[in-house]
Amino acid sequence: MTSKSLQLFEKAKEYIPGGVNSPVRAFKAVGGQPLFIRRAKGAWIEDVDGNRYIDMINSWGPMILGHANKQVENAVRRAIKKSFSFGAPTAIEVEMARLITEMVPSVEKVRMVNSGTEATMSAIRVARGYTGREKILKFEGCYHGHGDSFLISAGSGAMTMGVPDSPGITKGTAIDTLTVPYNDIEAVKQIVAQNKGKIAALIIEPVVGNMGCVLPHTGFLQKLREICSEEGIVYIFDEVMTGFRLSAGGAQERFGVMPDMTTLGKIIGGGMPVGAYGGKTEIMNFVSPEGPVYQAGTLSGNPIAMAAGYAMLNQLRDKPEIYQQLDESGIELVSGLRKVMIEMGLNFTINQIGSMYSLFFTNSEVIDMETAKTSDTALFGRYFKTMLENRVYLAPSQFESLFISAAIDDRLIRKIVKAHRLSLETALKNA
Ligand code: HOZ
Repeated sequence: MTSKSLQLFEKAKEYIPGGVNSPVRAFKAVGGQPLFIRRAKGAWIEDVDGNRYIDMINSWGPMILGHANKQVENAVRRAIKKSFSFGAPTAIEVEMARLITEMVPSVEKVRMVNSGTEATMSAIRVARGYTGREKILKFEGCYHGHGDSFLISAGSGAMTMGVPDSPGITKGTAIDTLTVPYNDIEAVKQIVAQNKGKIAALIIEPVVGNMGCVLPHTGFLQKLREICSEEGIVYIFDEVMTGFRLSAGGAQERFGVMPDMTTLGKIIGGGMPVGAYGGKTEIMNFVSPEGPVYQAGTLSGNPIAMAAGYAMLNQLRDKPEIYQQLDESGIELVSGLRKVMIEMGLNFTINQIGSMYSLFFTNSEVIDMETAKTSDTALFGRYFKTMLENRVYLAPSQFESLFISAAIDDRLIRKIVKAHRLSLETALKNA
């Protein structure tokens, strides 16, 4: 029963566009009505009607340790007693910056902001200021937040809603954003040659989370590194999803490829509204007041968000075994899901790395936006609904990665695989 969620959604639509504060949450791509959530703990999330689900969204990534982690909660409690915002420097933000530079291999200096969107918008401004160039190069289906420059061939909600190019973006902005297919190195070479000396930055999700989970081909990230170095292009890894998730040092550590700049998001706030961008000192020194590129914010480095993030990152740094556990859980879960689908004779592709994965209903490999779109999204919608009925909460879109938290143990993995079998049986029957 989800009657309270239904009532809230009806009321929400009167006051909030589409009844939600972020489009994917409206369940439009999968049908049905969104669940309104009242609390979550560990691996479980609970809606306002009291239904409990195993959470495979984990706030779109940050709940690596599961919901309401005790150490993060205690840190927030302590911080709250000292007021909520100062708009002035604090000791905790220095510690936080030091910790990020210690953990993320290519980051020498870092600036805190309030979201991943702010981080990517600021990073490209700095790259433009640093290079004196105007164009940016991004990959089709990659999502870097909702900054104007990025809503061209965008993934995530834009792809889910079928509007990868949003109205409201000026022609000038659109002209400055070049796009190529993910994993297509020849297309990158060609567009770079056609725009020689004009591209300030190449920005990429080193593992894509926003057209579903899509992995880079072997050597792809390194080849991009070489092109950027040769052409004087600032190489930016958007690690909003992969940072601190694929390893303590993110995708760059996992793949051993060093970008010039890195953007980070919700994970560094332990779920609180935080983002950050950082990189080589030489580039970051272009940021005001050290340099001429302006970027500011009263809530940047907010003491409560910093306290939460610091407690979260310290645990991730001090317990490397978490990553071993997450990797093992990823492999175990995905092999269970695969086994069921093979037994049922279904066409599918599952992409997985560490604790990120996506299931596509297609017989094609999924390596870019075009191949991601070959997935049977109607079947995904039915599968999503039946998984909910079987108490597993997936992202309400084919084009989002799923995330495994450290709170998911072997018993829960078996539960998810069982739900997967039952859900598929029903979803296929209802075709
Ligand atoms: N586009 C976001 C994840 N890729 C979804 C954000 C949300 O709805 O909270």
